Amino acid sequence: MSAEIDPTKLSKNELLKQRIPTLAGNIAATLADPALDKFSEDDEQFIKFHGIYQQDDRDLRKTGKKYIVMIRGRIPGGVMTSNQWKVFDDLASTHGNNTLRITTRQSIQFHGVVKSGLGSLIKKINESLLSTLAACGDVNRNITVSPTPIYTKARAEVFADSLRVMDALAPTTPAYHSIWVDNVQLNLDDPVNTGFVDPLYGQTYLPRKFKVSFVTPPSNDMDVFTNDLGFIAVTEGDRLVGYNLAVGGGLGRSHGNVQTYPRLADVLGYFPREKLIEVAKAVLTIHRDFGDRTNRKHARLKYVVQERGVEWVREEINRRAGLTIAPVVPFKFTSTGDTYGWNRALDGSNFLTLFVQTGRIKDVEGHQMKTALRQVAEKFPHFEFRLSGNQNVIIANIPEADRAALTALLAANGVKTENQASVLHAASMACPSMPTCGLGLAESERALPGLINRIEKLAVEIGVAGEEIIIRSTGCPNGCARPYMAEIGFVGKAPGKYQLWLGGDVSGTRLNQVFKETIKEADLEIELRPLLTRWKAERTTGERFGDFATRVLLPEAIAAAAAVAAAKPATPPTS
Ligand code: SRM
Ligand code: SF4
Repeated sequence: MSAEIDPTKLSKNELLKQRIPTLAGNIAATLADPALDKFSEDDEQFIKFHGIYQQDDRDLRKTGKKYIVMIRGRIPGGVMTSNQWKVFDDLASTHGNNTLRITTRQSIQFHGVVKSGLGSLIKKINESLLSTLAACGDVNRNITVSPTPIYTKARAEVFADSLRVMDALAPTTPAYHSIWVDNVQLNLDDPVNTGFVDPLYGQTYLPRKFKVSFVTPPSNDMDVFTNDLGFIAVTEGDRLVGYNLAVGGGLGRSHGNVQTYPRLADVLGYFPREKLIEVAKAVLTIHRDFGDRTNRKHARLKYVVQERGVEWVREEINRRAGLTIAPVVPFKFTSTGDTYGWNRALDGSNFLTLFVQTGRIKDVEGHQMKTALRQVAEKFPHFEFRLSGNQNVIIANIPEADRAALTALLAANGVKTENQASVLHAASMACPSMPTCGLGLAESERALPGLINRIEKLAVEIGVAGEEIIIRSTGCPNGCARPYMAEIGFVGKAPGKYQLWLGGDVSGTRLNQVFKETIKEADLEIELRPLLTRWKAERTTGERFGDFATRVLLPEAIAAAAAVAAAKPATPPTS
């Protein structure tokens, strides 16, 4: 059973997928033509499935458009060997803008790559045994799972399950290999293309992106409720027995369009581990069959869940997966952040979590993060690099004997292992926005560190210095750095202007709300001083800013807005 669709109403992307179900587009032909500096409009959509976005450097727009591409890796569980790190580091230097961008979904993005370097970059990623296929596009994306090395057996099992689901939900198009490994343009009239049907996705894939995450309570380090599909591990003793199933999360919205909104996933109940793949496929195919293929702003699974209702979704999953979802097994989350510094894994090895400001690995005067990590990968081939969903990096598999040498190497490059950042910086995230993201309305990655420095000064003035507040910013309402889960969220509206969202919680279980439609960056202190001052004066013992905002500031703001609306004279009826 699937939703009836009027074919005349299908979105343009649906028609493209119908026409070229292998997703080959004319990508290989364009790559082979040195006269072309960019992909066609249609191919812009196809390259996404291959992990690539066509962009232009927005800093250079006034002097002429320079086309570049962003490439996102498919890095299962965010785990890389030292050798893979070296490959990525080399490629960032030789083909990109000499930075590596750790993403909020445990991947790495290259920015600033020009078309002529794209083919060799992706070939080298594949030679390193990683990929870019399905890092973007209307398919299941990089599945996120706790990046910390295994410190319980259950977590090892959860990690293994995440890889199984990633495999089970991977698209099977032959075009990826053909373009990026063999450099061959598929003949689009050939039945290899026209007759291609992916066993899971069919010919038209999903109506929109699909995101999956695994977490093990009490840590919600992957913000599980913001995913289309979330698996919350249920353990007995130190073994994994099954999962609480969360369905229908997503954050994307558009300014001024109330039909779009952030939504947290509903927890439907428990199912045993043996049914994992069936459940994952059931949820994905519900999106495939019922997602809105006429309007991409309304196409995520969250709208299916919201509009058809949780009971309908539960029944559909039960039927498709051949099970009966049991009542929720109680669980509790206590944090979403990473634990910085040194820790120990189950096998006795050490791991070290390093703070990466806004996820950007680069060299700056006095803080040579990129060089440091490169040297680590060269000197310690047995180490692992693990990317966190909070845009940080974990160096893992560190024998006790290597600890001192590693610490010295990092210190020589200005990278600390203890007290790496102030509490506010350490708990912050920002999306890239300018100059690469075509959708950015305001600065984000380049602005947030400065905004936090100013908030820190304010915190000293008010007497709340050293208190953690989760602060996230994005350059537009799409929500890439999950600002709607933050205690303070800055959501870009226009250059130098942000919507102010308040009220997320420390465990990632509550959406925040708009507190003020627009604030000017220049007025940051004027806007935040009264709020932080009231928090200091009126908070209950230990109450966090997000909880205070939810208890006091937001209800007051909502009541004030309602009073203003009620005081307005009613619009006279038009005759
Ligand atoms: Fe995102 C689009 C960057 C995580 C919601 N996202 C984009 C694009 C590709 C812009 C575009 O379509 O042209 C951005 C590329 C900017 C650049 O220059 O690099 C972009 N998104 C990112 C990353 C790099 C942000 C980061 O700070 O790390 C993250 C890459 C994750 C990855 O490795 O796969 C990233 N994006 C997210 C998240 C957070 C998450 O998944 O945990 C969200 C909110 C959750 C969700 O999906 O609802 C998110 N990105 C979006 C949306 C809104 C989707 C929607 O349902 O409306 C868009 C716009 C779109 O798809 O049309 C978008
Ligand atoms: Fe771009 Fe908006 Fe995502 Fe930021 S939130 S990366 S501006 S799409």
